[in-house]
Amino acid sequence: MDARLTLFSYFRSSASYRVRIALAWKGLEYTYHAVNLIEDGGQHRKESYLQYNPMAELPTLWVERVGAPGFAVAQSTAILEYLEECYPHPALLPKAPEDRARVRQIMQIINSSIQPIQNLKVMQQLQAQFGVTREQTLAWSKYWIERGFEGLERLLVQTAGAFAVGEQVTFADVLIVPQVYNADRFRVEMADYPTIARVASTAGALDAFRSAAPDIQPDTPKSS
Ligand SMILES: N[C@@H](CCC(=O)N[C@@H](CS)C(=O)NCC(=O)O)C(=O)O
Repeated sequence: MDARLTLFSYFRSSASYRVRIALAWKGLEYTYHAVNLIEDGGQHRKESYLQYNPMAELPTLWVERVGAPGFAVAQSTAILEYLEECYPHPALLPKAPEDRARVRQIMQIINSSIQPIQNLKVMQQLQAQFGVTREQTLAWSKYWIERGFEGLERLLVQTAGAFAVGEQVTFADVLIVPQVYNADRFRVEMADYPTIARVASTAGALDAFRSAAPDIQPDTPKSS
């Protein structure tokens, strides 16, 4: 599909990181539009951004095609599926329905059952509504990642080959690597989750994953 792609992204956003990996994996060029989650009370909360993503979250993919109206799609997993449909090669979903279901199960474990509980707005609301300290919100995030990783580790012991589901890089790896980045930020002891750590390290070393890493994005602070 011939289109101009713009990604609204923040270097440290794990959901943005997922989409950056998929774009790189598929060799797609795109314009990086930085939206800072911290500055100005959060640029993602400004009216100028809400027109692209009414949930005030990153990422959003903006698609421009000749002869068609611009198209904004948000929710990283919806963006990933959209990219897979428009640019099927190289694939990030396996062929067999059972493997595809397993990949999507892992995607949703991270997207629905782990990441939302440690999102910035949850931390901010815990502080504003209940007066918890920053240290307590960090402990909260660490706790929920650990609970999620316990289940994910059990699953990956059954599904993993070199990568999370067998021998092919899939969306499962695309979500696991950014979640392990978050886990490191919250000081989760990854030795307790050896299969997650192994597949994250294997996938994370691939060029597409490296180029999407938070430490080398256009909006990464020089000191980061
Ligand atoms: N399920 C959403 C999650 C998006 C999300 O939570 N993004 C975070 C950054 S990783 C965000 O924009 N948070 C804004 C906030 O917490 O105020 C997706 O996959 O796109």
